Amino acid sequence: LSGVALDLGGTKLAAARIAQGEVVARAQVATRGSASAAEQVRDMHALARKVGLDSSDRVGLAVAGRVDAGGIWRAVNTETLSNLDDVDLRQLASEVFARFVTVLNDAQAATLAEFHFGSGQGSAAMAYVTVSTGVGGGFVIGGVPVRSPNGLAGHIGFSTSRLATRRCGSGRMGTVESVAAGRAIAAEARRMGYPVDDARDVFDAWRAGGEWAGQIIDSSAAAVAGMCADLAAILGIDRVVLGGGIGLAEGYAERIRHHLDAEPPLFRPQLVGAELGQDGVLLGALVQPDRSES
Ligand code: ADP
Ligand code: BMX
Repeated sequence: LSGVALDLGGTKLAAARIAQGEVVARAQVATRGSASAAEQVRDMHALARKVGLDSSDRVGLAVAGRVDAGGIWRAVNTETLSNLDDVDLRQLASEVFARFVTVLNDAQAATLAEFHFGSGQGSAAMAYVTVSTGVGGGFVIGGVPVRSPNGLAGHIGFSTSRLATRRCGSGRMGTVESVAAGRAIAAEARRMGYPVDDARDVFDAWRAGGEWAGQIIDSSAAAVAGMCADLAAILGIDRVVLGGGIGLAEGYAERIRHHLDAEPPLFRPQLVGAELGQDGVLLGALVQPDRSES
């Protein structure tokens, strides 16, 4: 597994040079949420050059948003990436990088990487769940990654939670993302009158003993636990690999486990941390099968 990988999330854009499955150079900038697709790809290209992009490198992009079978890229939550204009990402990126570029959803990429090299190895029915700017995911059932022609399969953050009362940027009411995601955690803190920049500040307040912060984080974890139980019911998922800036934050998985314990055993998948951490998306961007899919 070698080449240059890009990970465009709702908060950060990361690039890595990967050699034989190891990250050997990396660079990161903040995501420009209101940039057009063409501007996003230009930002990715500029960052790729910072990790020494060479004309012989394979390049893989993993992006938030859905990428359909034809390579068209659209936001599902249009508050996170607000200006994507239904472009053919595969074609656009291949032009800008002057080579064939593979493209897929960020959570799908991490799903593949965790299944092949990380915490998903050997699982008969695994889900990857990222709790980050949004809530996303992917599945591998019987060794086969689950995909849909419209690129929406795996977008579990847009399933509903009994804890949620608001609409998220997908237009749906009461989604898991609207209560559990980083953006939702920060928004709830602001509504309660705490001037936070992002979810990280809420975690800091929780660790410093802020009960209000603990409540917000607990609602997030409870919504994710309910979603894990739903995945057990819908797809027979027996292992959930948890990633993302929030998913990997200290103490968060414990809160999910606490809520999962209230579910009947049949609906309690094993919950494990993503072994590849934040590198899963980058590694997965290069795992993607190949151009035969295009
Ligand atoms: P992206 O969504 O761009 O892929 P991340 O996976 O880092 O990026 O998720 C970003 C979200 O995670 C933000 O809401 C940020 O506040 C939060 N976050 C990042 N690191 C931490 C941390 N150590 N503790 C708590 N929250 C974190
Ligand atoms: C949202 C959705 C997914 C994405 C997931 C995690 C958009 C823009 N994003 O559910 O496509 O995989 O967030 O993304 O529609 P991240 O930004 O939190 O890493």
